[in-house]
Amino acid sequence: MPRRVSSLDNQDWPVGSSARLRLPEDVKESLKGRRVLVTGGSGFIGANFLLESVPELPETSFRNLDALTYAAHPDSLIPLAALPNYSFVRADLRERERTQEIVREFAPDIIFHFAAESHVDRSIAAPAAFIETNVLGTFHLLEAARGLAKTPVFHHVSTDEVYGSLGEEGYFVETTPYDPSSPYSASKASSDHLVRAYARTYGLRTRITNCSNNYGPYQFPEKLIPLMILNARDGRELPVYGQGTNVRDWLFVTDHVSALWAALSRGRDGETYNIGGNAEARNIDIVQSICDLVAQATEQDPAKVRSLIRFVPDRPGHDLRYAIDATKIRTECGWRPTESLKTGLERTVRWYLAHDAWVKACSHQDHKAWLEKNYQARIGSGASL
Ligand code: NAD
Ligand code: TDX
Repeated sequence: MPRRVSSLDNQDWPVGSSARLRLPEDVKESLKGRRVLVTGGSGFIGANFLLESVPELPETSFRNLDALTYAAHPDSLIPLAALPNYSFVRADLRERERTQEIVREFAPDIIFHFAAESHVDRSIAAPAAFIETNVLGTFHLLEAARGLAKTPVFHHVSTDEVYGSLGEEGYFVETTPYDPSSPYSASKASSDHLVRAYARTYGLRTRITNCSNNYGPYQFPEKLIPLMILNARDGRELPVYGQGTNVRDWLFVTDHVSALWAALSRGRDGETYNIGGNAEARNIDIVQSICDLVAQATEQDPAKVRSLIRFVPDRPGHDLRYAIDATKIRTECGWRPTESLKTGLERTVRWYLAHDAWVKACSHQDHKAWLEKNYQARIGSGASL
């Protein structure tokens, strides 16, 4: 893997606009003939990663390992089915031997590890799966990776939530102490520690990236932004936790994809890189913007759509604010985000309104049961799809 430290004045990332991933030529060259294992590629970020990367790198082989949990949406990847450099294997990382077998057979040069249980509210309601997949599953994958004759670069896709909550000032940097608040973030923190330990103890070549909140196409509609878009479209209540004053630092998902390639190809072994959009917003402001965008697109009265907002009992242990200082990935890897929160939200609203078949396929029994369980107590009615 080529390594070059670029300065702020020497930004080479991304190439072109955010509409499509375009990797620098030297990176494409270095990836020719390589084999890339992607775990969790049928989920939100993994699917965006594959949809952007597989066509961009026709001489690189990608294999998607995914258990296809409730959060997966295999149809998202239909455009890749005919491409010779893409393959899929259904497997559960909780199964150690099966994981080992697949890794040994594919013998990847690079592993992008996205697979995880990812929804904070579900982790509060039922934490066991989070420990099993995020901690044990990561352990199984690490063991499989270090068992290979030629050890791969292990890129662990993690979250800013491992750092806990910020007050009104300051930013998360790579050296911020870990202080997770939810079973989800604690399980991700544990997995980060394991990856770091494998780098130090076994010399595994690793990257850890801790990214802020993503949004964009293909996000399962249990997360804030797609849930609000669809409820606003359908005239259902919009449940905002607490007073809606919690702040998240939003990043359009394809900017995360380009950041992952930047950290992999320009970053250094054993290092951690924070990724963020420098786009902080309070939840209530996001929800109001969504109301206005949906109202405009569906020719509804904006005031009527906004009147659907309900302040509901807060999430336990709800982190007040996340905000990323992305200086390290910017200066070392030459990456910066390209989508603003305004244009990214517009694109996202348009995408959800135009992809009803995709949305309907998410409305399975597991999802309906979750909406019922999470929102019944909060607003007295299931905010169902
Ligand atoms: P997601 O829930 O949409 O998708 C997760 C995928 O992992 C699904 O396809 C699921 O089937 C698969 N999976 C779950 N358990 C598995 C198992 N035991 N074995 C194999 N596959 C399994 O998640 P996402 O939002 O795409 O997040 C991807 C990664 O990025 C996660 O590791 C998450 O912690 C991290 N992350 C997410 C965000 C965000 O805002 N969504 C931000 C920062 C980091
Ligand atoms: O109905 C809701 N009402 C509400 O006010 C939901 C679902 C969420 N919220 C709030 C809680 C958060 O402050 O909106 C904010 C965003 O919530 P989520 O979409 O659940 O995301 P978050 O908890 O911030 O975690 C997300 O970003 C970091 C991803 O789910 C994680 O996987 C990622 O690591």
